[in-house]
Amino acid sequence: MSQLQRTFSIIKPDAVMRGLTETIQKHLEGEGLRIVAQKKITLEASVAEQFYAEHVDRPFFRDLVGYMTSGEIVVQVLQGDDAIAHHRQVMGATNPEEADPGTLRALYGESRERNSVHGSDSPEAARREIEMFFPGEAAPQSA
Ligand code: IDP
Ligand code: MG
Repeated sequence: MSQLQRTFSIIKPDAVMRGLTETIQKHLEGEGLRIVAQKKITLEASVAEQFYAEHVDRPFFRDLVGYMTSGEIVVQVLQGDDAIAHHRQVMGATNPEEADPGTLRALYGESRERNSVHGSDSPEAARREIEMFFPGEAAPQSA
């Protein structure tokens, strides 16, 4: 049985900079992932560090924070059936070269780092990430 869920999505600086925001939003909506909240923002380094805290010890952490603060991003809440796993499928693998054809990262990603989109990877992550940017919006609402 499928479950109505919300998940958190970012259109990353490389994609916003190339004018891909609407194209990616249409792709998501076409997949049944409804955009129920969105805003365009620029991340402070401290917020990017908190958002990616699980990666603090990885060699790419500094570069990742630099990249994510390098330009505007669009943060959004998506709602749909099994939205968390479905959105990860629609995004494709982290490395665009390994992403399935037709996925957002295969279509638009430039590199393993500059891979155009973010999506929560678990219900716990979805809740934490939505609450960071859209307090009170984590619970799905029908109709
Ligand atoms: P995910 O976004 O597919 O969940 P994670 O492993 O959680 O992938 O990594 C978070 C983000 O960090 C990636 O989306 C990508 O932008 C960046 N990243 C991951 N691995 C590497 C790497 O090996 N080199 C550079 N950047 C990386
Ligand atoms: Mg991840």
